[in-house]
Amino acid sequence: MNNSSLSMIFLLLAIAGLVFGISVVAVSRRKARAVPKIQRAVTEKTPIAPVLDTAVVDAVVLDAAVQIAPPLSVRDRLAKARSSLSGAVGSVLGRGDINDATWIELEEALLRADVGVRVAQSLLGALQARVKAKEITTPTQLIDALRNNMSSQLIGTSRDLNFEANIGGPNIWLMVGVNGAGKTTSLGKIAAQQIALGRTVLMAAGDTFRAAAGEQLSTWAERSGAQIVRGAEGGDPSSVIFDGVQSAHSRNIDLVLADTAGRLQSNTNLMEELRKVRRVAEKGAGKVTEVLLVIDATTGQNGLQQARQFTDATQVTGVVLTKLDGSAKGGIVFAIETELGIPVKLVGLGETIDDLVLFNPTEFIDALFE
Ligand SMILES: Nc1nc2c(ncn2[C@@H]2O[C@H](COP(=O)(O)OP(=O)(O)OP(=O)(O)O)[C@@H](O)[C@H]2O)c(=O)[nH]1
Ligand SMILES: [Mg+2]
Repeated sequence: MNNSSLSMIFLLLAIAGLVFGISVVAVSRRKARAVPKIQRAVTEKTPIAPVLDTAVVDAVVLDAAVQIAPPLSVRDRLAKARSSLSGAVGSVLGRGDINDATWIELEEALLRADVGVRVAQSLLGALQARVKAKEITTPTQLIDALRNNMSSQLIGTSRDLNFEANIGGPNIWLMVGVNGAGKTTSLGKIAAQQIALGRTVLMAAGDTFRAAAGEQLSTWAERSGAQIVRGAEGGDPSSVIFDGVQSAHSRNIDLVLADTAGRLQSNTNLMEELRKVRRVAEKGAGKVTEVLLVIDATTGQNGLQQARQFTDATQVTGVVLTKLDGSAKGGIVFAIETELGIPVKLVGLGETIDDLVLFNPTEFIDALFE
């Protein structure tokens, strides 16, 4: 091998080494560039964790919201009743002055709310006189005056449930009303409330007309923790209630809640039967301190006719107005109080045990107008 061949080999080796060196550098550069890419990819993906966490948190918050959502307010549950009045109020307020259309609109709204023709006329008559005398000149003053007049018809009436202490026997509260009005349900709810107040309660299943009535009452007795006395189906309602009072007296129970039927066999007069129930209930040691007439708000003015019959027969002391949650006829409260002269003491706003509340006129009027 001569010198020139040797230098050729060295040259080739040097070129090969150079090419190898360049490719190693290129590869490692590419690798070096690739690393931040992967890291970026990872960094780009990292927000997924917080996103997932937020979703979990959202789910937890939602779940908690479902669980601890406050019960619907009285105002919410009176949404239907409010719908009959609030539209007209808005439209009256929207006008620049008080004119014929104002009166027509208000009258229609009051009748739709079922306050009854007499109450509507007396409310509007008084307002018309004040407008004529220029005491009221703007729609806002007119609506304020209507609201005040409606409030003053309800405020000031005593709505306490009568309970007398030291009468030598149990207080007796009778539930009366047409079938389906909500007597048994309301009785169950009242039992729960009275027991929560610390009173002992016995239910007397005076509705012997319907086979299922006693069962329904037993379920409420279990739910509320009350005692119960039941009679045979088709038996004499008065004697079941009498037995209930005796039993309560012997066990020192404070309060007998007596259920009655809303209808009887066609050959029996319900009002006669209820008169007898009331008479017989007081034959023992107890005293009837409340007769609660249960009226279904959705029946409106029709319910009023039936109410009169019950009032005549049993000396009703208070009204339980049920199903106000599903009725646009909230105005019936005014008709009941002015036409029958009986205070609405409790209102039913749903089917569960807590859905019977003491009637609060201020809250009621606020709900109707706002
Ligand atoms: N939405 C709503 N439903 C109610 C209310 N009160 C009662 N109800 C329902 O009205 C229905 C009739 O109620 P009951 O208590 O059985 O009526 P009742 O007057 O005892 O009927 P009879 O025993 O047949 O005379 C039931 O489905 C109750 O759940 C209320 O305030 N709101
Ligand atoms: Mg019943």
